[in-house]
Amino acid sequence: MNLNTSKKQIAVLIDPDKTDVRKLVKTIQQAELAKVDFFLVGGSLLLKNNLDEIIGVIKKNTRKKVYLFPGNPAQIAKNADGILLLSLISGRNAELLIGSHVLAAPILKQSKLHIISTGYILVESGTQTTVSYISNTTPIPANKPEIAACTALAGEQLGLKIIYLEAGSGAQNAVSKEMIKAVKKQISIPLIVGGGIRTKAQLETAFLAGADVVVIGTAIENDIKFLEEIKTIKR
Ligand code: 1GP
Repeated sequence: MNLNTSKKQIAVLIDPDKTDVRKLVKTIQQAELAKVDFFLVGGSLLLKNNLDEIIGVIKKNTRKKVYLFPGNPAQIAKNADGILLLSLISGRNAELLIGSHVLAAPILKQSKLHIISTGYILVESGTQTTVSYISNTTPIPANKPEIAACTALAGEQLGLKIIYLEAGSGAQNAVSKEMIKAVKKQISIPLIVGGGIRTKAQLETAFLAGADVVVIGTAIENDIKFLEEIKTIKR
């Protein structure tokens, strides 16, 4: 991920639990053709204990960067390029604001991972998402863009380097353009938007509203052809 560019970036999220290696190689090849910018790897659970292997396959098949997007502190792999060190600033669960980070800190210090401190903001998106259940936090109401904007601003004032506005993987509703605009207006650090984006139009809307990076996971897992559509995206 390039934090010092105004170019709009697209990231593909690879959830190790939902990925088999043969399918992954194809996804990487298509992602290359679609000019995707980087990969995120992670998920709420890790049933298959295959994090290192999945990252290894990505690194072998592309020169694009791979960042960890950890659902929990167990998801640290030294063969990635970097890590989104997530602080769940929309929630009030101390473990996910600072506790897990204390446990991960010495492991991260010994690694060569590029650490990107990230303000992670969960937004209500229709039905309860896995991330909201697992994190035991209440997402910000979808119709309260001002709460999301103040949360993001507080994150920037605390020194976080990027904000990730998240509807949750497979979300029924993506984050609204009104909320993206409100957040973007308040902050000067890069804004990542993800969760429930499954059409080219939604992706373009997110970019137009102010997202610097859009993350796509489920839409590609469901149909690899979505990467074809992305090729012609305006950004
Ligand atoms: C989830 O924002 C990412 O953390 C991507 O969501 O799987 O819905 O694309 P999707």
